[in-house]
Formats: sequence, C-alpha cells, structure tokens
Amino acid sequence: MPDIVVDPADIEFFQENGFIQYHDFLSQEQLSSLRQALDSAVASERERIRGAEQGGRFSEEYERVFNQMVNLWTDFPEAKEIALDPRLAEYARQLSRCRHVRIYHDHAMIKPGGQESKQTNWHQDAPYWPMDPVGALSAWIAVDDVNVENGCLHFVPGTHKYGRLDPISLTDEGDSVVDRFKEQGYDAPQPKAMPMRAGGVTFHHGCTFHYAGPNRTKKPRRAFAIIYIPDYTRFTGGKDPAGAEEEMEVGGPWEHEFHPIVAGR
Ligand SMILES: O=C(O)CCC(=O)C(=O)O
Repeated sequence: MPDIVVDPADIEFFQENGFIQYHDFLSQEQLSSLRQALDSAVASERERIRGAEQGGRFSEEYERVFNQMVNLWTDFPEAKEIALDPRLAEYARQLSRCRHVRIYHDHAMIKPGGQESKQTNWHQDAPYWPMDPVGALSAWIAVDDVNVENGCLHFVPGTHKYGRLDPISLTDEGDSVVDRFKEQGYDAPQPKAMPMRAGGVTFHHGCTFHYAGPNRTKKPRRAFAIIYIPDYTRFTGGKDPAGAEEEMEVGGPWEHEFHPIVAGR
C-alpha cells in the first residue's frame, strides 16, 4: 500500500474540533463485505448482542437506542478486514498525532426504526473507557446512508478540549445542549449533523460530545465503529470489552493480542 499522508489541514481541523468527516471512504467491495459481516453476526449470534445474557439485552429501553455487538473482528473475517484496515487506522493515527494506534474494539450499532426508536443521548465515550490519558478516538462508518431522519451522528465542535464530563440528557424539545454547556460554564457552538452516504466515515475524539436522533424510518440504521488507542494511553484497570483485563498490567500499555497495533510502530 502506498504511503498514506493525511492532509495537514484535516489534522488541524480534527485537533481543533474533535471530529472530522470523510465521504465515500470505503470502496463498494469493502462496504458490501461489511454488510455481509453485520448481517451474519445478527443472524447467527443473537446472543452476542450486548446484554443478551440477561435475557433480552440491557433493557427494552436500551434496545430502542441501538443493538450493539462488540469485537466482531475476532470471528467474522469480513469485519476483521475493516476493523484492522491499515488505511482507516493510519488516518486515526495521523489525526491523533501519535506514534502508533492499537484497536480497542469494534462495534456494530444497529438503531432500529419506527416510532419506538430512541435517541442516543449526548455523551462522551472516554468516561466509559478504562484508559488514561484521554486521546482514544473512534471511526464511525455508515453502513447505510445516514441522515437526520434515521439517526446520523451530531457533534458539538471543540468539546473534546473539556476533558471528561457527565452525559447530558435533554428533557424536552426546547432543551438545547448548547444551553446545558453554558450552564456548566463552557462555551459550545451549535452541534453539527453528519449526514453521509453508506461508506462514509467520521472520526471523533473520545471526549467529543455526540448524539444521534431516533430512527424515524422503517429500516434499521446500521453503523460499524472502530475505537483506536494511541500509544501514550495506559490501561487503568477494570473491565476490558475484549476480556484481556487479567493479562494486562494496570498502568501499562495495551499490549495484548486482542489489541494489536494497527498503524505505526
Ligand atoms: O451510533 C450511535 O447511535 C451512537 C454512536 C456512538 O455513540 C459512538 O460510536 O461512540
């Protein structure tokens, strides 16, 4: 593969805003094999959907936000091809300005359609990850065309600079995430919606506030995301979604076969 050079203006944009969008990033072949992986995972491994072991995922309420399946790369070759894709990983590495990135985990997020569908609340990802310092980032791939109607992502630019904060649940239609930031003493511009065709990708920093509206269409909205850990980020103990917590040193690097280096060295 030829050397990948991410446009320095993109790196600057990501560093400043905490997200970036690339339209038509995946090839049609990659996209169709990713769709195949998601379809077979759903069909063959229903119990893999998070919370299934408790007899029906986390709760009916959670299921209306999305159904999530983690670490498909470890047993679906088509998902592995994307999760370990060197081009995606190299973008993540250069955008986050680090020496190498490891995979934390991948996850499929399928937001069901219909009147019952729920929004994904405004949140950051970093508070859920057992790592420090912050710096890990996600590549979120649209497996279907996404828009405001079916639950595309929205980002609040620059919020990655505020460190870890509590999630924000908006209570009524007139409630605004910008006002909630102001109440906490933070400046926040209007959120940006990220509609894109299937095959597009957004990268977002683990502290960037993001949200997805309910899926008001009849078809599920499928997305596949990969989370990358920069070299300087340490394991802080606790549960690793890949199950490697017993085999890693608290305070040490994420050195484990379930977290291979996917770009850089
Ligand atoms: O796909 C969604 O609705 C939310 C995605 C998300 O929160 C994430 O990838 O961090």
